[in-house]
Amino acid sequence: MILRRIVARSMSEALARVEREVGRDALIIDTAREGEMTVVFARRPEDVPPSSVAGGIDGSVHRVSKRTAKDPATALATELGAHGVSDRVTSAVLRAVRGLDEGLLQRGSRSLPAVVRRVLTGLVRTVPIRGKRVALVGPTGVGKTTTIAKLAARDSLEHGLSTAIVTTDTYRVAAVEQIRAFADMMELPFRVAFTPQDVRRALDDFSDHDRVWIDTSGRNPRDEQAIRGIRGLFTGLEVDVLLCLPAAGRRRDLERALVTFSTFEPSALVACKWDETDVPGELLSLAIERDLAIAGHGTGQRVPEDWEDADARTYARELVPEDKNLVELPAKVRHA
Ligand SMILES: Nc1nc2c(ncn2[C@@H]2O[C@H](COP(=O)(O)OP(=O)(O)OP(=O)(O)O)[C@@H](O)[C@H]2O)c(=O)[nH]1
Ligand SMILES: [Mg+2]
Repeated sequence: MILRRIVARSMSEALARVEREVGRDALIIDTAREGEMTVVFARRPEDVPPSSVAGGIDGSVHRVSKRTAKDPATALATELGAHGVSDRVTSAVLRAVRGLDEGLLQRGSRSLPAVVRRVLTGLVRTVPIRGKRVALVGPTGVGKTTTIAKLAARDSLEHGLSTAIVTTDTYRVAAVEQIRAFADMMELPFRVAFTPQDVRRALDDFSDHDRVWIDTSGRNPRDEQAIRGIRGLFTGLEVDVLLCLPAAGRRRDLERALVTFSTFEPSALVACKWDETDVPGELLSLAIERDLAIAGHGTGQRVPEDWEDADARTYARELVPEDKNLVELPAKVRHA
């Protein structure tokens, strides 16, 4: 078998190179990360002789005497599509499944959903929240302030970190009061910053704190000027930025938000209002295609309970639920 190892800066670059260098029908055998780089192993389909008896990923061997009534590849693509997964990611998944087990999509197997989840788990990149000064940015009303309340509470109560909060959201009068009330309740130091100088001063004053959370005002992703204004508040400061996007977001709107908020060079995404949708696949697909890491997701309105750190297996399960039977097994499947 001739296996090509392709190292690229992102999954999308790797997939484009697989198509270009190995061929449009290339099979992805495995994906891995090496530091900042994405590694994809791929081969031509003809480089392995097709076998009529294929070993299942679960270790069992199936001899299929009749073709499946429902084509498992179509069923899988339909299932992923129903959860908002893009065509690009779906075809990467199909290739990867074929690469792992040539016959799986033809003969069908109960192990197929598990294999697909495993592939998806490898495609989604997750990161822990690390920064000392972390700002949340994003469109209006996605849940930035609530997320800061959840995470600041968790830092302080669960992790025992000295935590402070700065808000730069002076755009809406009620916004300051919303987060001030929370900071007071938690007895966390709190500062309102109107100008870049205010932000710098607040961060200097809180420099001995383990973490400072910085809230920003939500802006329409179409309003590039307003977003540049928020960006200006952090000029020259070392701030880790998390971009909050709605888990239920539509591809076009999410893409636009990614473009306008890219000026902040966010280190990761936060998937907000995860609990409000069955179709988080558009956001997850975009994250996979652009090689953006996910830091976590909001699971409801309760502070601080409704937060989960990013977990690729959770995301994969959301796209292909555990109880999902993707195949109608043929009438006669003999287990050898
Ligand atoms: N269902 C659900 N609702 C959430 C979640 N996070 C926040 N919300 C709700 O979303 C609404 C807006 O939340 P905020 O935290 O004020 O959103 P924001 O992004 O700070 O809004 P702006 O500052 O106005 O841009 C509130 O009603 C929150 O309770 C979540 O994870 N799930
Ligand atoms: Mg807010």
